[in-house]
Formats: sequence, C-alpha cells, structure tokens
Amino acid sequence: MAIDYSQLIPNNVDLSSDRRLQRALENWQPRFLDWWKDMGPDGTSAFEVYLRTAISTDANGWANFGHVKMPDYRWGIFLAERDPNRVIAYGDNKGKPAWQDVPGELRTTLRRLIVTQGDTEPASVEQQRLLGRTAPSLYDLRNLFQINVEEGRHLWAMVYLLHAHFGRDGREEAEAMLERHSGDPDKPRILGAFNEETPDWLSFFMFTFFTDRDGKFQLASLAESGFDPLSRSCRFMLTEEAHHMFVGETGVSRILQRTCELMKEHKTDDVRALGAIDLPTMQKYLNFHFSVSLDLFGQEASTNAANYYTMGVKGRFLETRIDDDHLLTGAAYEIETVEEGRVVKKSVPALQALNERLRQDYIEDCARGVLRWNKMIEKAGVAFEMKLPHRGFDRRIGGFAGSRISPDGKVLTEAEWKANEGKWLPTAEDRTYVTSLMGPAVVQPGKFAHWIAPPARGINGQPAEFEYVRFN
Ligand code: BYC
Repeated sequence: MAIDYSQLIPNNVDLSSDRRLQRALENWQPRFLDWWKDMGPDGTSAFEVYLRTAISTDANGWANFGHVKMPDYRWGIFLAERDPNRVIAYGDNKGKPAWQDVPGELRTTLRRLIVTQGDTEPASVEQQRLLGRTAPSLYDLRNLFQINVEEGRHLWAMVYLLHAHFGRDGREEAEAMLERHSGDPDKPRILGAFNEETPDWLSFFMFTFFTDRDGKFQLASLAESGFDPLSRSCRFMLTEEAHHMFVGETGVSRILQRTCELMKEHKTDDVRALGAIDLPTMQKYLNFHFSVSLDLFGQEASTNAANYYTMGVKGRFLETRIDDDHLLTGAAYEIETVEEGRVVKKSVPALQALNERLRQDYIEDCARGVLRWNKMIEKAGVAFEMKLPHRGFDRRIGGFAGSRISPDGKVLTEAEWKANEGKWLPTAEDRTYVTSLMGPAVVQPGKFAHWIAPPARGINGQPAEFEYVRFN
C-alpha cells in the first residue's frame, strides 16, 4: 500500500477524506515538531543524515535510503494492510470479525494500553537526547538518529489512533504525551525503564538490546488485538523495531570484540588501563538493563492481563501459531515466586499469568542474543561467559519486588545483598569510568572510538567509511 507523501502529514489511511481528523492532527503536528526541537536529538537541526524512510507498507521494498535534513524527516501515519477477513483469535470474542471501531465497553481499557505504549516512544527519544555528542562513529550516530526518528513515528502511530478513535479524551491524551518527560519529577513517563538515564553508548546499546526487545514483545501482543487499527499499526511498527534491536546486539558485540582483542593482544584482563570496557563491567550493565526491562511486563499474576485477553484486546506472542483452545479458561501456568525465604514454583490460572508468559518468551529471545555474544567471545579465544541474571534479580514490579535475589536466583538477606551489590550492578565508579570513555563525537568517516570495533558491514550496502552524517 503506497504512502501519500503529497500531504502535509504523509499517510496511507486516506486522511484527506476525513477533514476533521486531518485538521486535528495538523494542529498536533507543530506541537510535535516543537517537542522534537526541544527534547529530541540535541543540536541536530542542520545535520543531513542517511536515513531510511518508509515508502510503502508492503513486506517487500518499503524503505528508501537517502540523506535527509533531520527536522525535515516526514513523520506520518502508516498502517499495515487490512485483511478484510481477519477475525479475533482468542478470548470471549474468538471467531468474531475484528473491530474497525472501538467497542464502547473497551474504550477505557484500549485507551490506557495505547497511551502506555505511546508514552514510551517519545520517552526513549528524550533519554537519548545528548548521545550524539559522544558518538563513537558516524555509522553509530546515523543509527542513533534512525532510531530516534522512528520512535517519533511510533508516537505518531499511537497519536493517530487516539485522535481517530477516542474523540476529545484521545486528543487530550495526545497532548499529555508531549507534556510528560523522561525523568521529570513532576510529570514523569509512565513506565519505570523510561525514566532511567541513557548517559553513555554502552547504556544505549544495552537499552536497544533489552528495552526495545520489550517493545517487540508488547507490540507483537498488541498486533493480536481485536481492535484492527491497533493491530495494523503495531504490525508496521514491528518492521521498524527489528533494526533497533540489531543496533543493540551488534553494538554490544562490537564492544565485546574490542575488549577481547585487547585482552588477547596485551595478555591482560585489565583493559581499563588500555581504555576499553572490561567484561565484568559489561556484565553489570547487562544485569541492570535486563532487570529494568523485565519490570516492563507487569505483575506475574495479573487480572488486568486476564481481562485484556478475555476481552480480545491484547493477545499472546504469535497467538495464532499457538496450538490450544485460545480461551485458557481451565488452563494453569507455573510462575516463580518467593515463599519462606526461597524461590518456589507455583501454579496459577493461565489467564492470570499472561504477563509472565510473555516475559518468558522475552527471556528466551534475550538468551539467544546472549548466546551469540558468547560465541563471539569464545571465537576470540577468551574464557568468559555473559549470563542473564535470574528473573527475580533487582526487580521493582511483581512478586520479586521487595525481595533480594542474587543473579543465580538465591534469596538473600539485606546484608548479603549490600555486600555484593557492587559486584552485580554498575557502581558509581563503573559509570564514571564508562562515561570517561565517551569523548567528543568521532566524526571522520571510517574512524571509530578506541573502545569499540567497526561493524562487520555498513548500512544498506554502504562501506564503513561512508559519510552517514553530513554536518554542513
Ligand atoms: N511501571 O496488572 P499489572 C517500547 C502497574 S516498550 C509502572 O501487571 P498490566 C519501546 C500497572 O499499570 C513496550 N507501573 O499491569 C522500547 C497496574 O496499575 P493499576 C511498551 C506498572 O496492565 C524502547 C499495576 O501496576 N508497551 O515500545 O497487566 C524504546 C498492576 O500491574 C508497571 C507496553 O507496555 C511498570 N513497569 O501490565 C521505545 C504495552 N507494570 O491498574 C519504545 C502496553 C505494571 O493497578 N502496556 N504497572 O493502576 C501494557 O500492556 C501493560 O500496561 C503493562 C502492565 C504490560 C505495561
């Protein structure tokens, strides 16, 4: 389905046929641009960046690459193609045609989910606002900006749904999306991970590996929604999400590669003396970002999640490929929880455990990425293994919140935790060290900061020394 770029707001939803909606969104557009100017990537208004822009929403050939002046990026509204025969795949409404409008009784629930999803998108742009100043290369700078513009478009996707389907409430929510800010003590973003700082590039790569991956799983569950416009929005967003996780996985991998090269070359573990990031510090950052991202899945046993499913609002990951009754009324699911000082397994109704089930799918996906990192470390001839900590480690949300759990899943006393915390999570000193490596942006084409290896290949078949960003 081609995208109409002749409009003020590029779209493939025939926006010009609904004048009221078009005007409302055209009113919101300058506010979005003001927000981008104030809270988006710092000092970039003159930059020309080699960006990918969507030209259609088909599986094949939707992307166009070229240098774009950052504020001229054409944010718009793109939904995946409609399947006229689509039916709801699960819950009480299983088998009924997907809804093209919001059913009255689901209005509040759907609005809340769309607002929670939408809120994360500008939040991540705010978190990454200053990173351009310390980019390790033009290639990395370009990837950062690609992610930023796409998160901006994901906000557009949710704002379109709010405007098109939720009337005045929706318009107010769209305004509020630009008023909350990451880390703002008075008006913070909704979910915890989106109020953390992303102060350095190691944090950025860990964030895009772990937190963007939560995005993949949440979007995939919302792509199963009976509310078809939400499903279609999320399906197209997922195609963009893949690159964000690629940036995270390869970014971490390139840091690991550089560290391993230096360890071998200088026959030492002490790569800090050589200006690189040591493996134990990498592990601590992994622990932090993994546990913060696990919190994003909500409570292990959640009546909200059960209701979303039963009503047909939010499904499971790849719902239609699962071989069961898609009702789950009599089914059970095992979750882990803390009882009498131990982590124990407990059976709960499967309907209530849907957040945990999604978290499990997510953990398995993370583990596959970690395995690839470990293969790289092994190939480099270094004896070290990166590990995902236990799901209960350092949690703020769910049954483990309030307990102290070690990375290998033991319940600890407060004193035991305090004695080891600095071995498991980045200390102030670790963070200062990592920040100290973030020198001024490396802007010569083909050059890379000392602590990171070049990528295996460039973007869209371009070489590593390509001028991915022009500063003018
Ligand atoms: N922080 O029943 P529960 C992305 C609240 S990332 C604070 O488990 P539910 C991206 C919860 O609101 C994907 N509060 O909740 C990545 C509830 O409050 P009430 C973002 C939390 O609703 C990188 C209470 O605790 N998308 O796209 O089942 C860059 C009970 O909990 C948190 C979504 O999240 C928390 N972490 O599950 C850019 C999808 N967790 O009712 C973008 C939409 C729970 O007691 N959201 N609470 O007042 C959802 O599906 C659900 O809202 C959640 C929570 C999975 C987040």
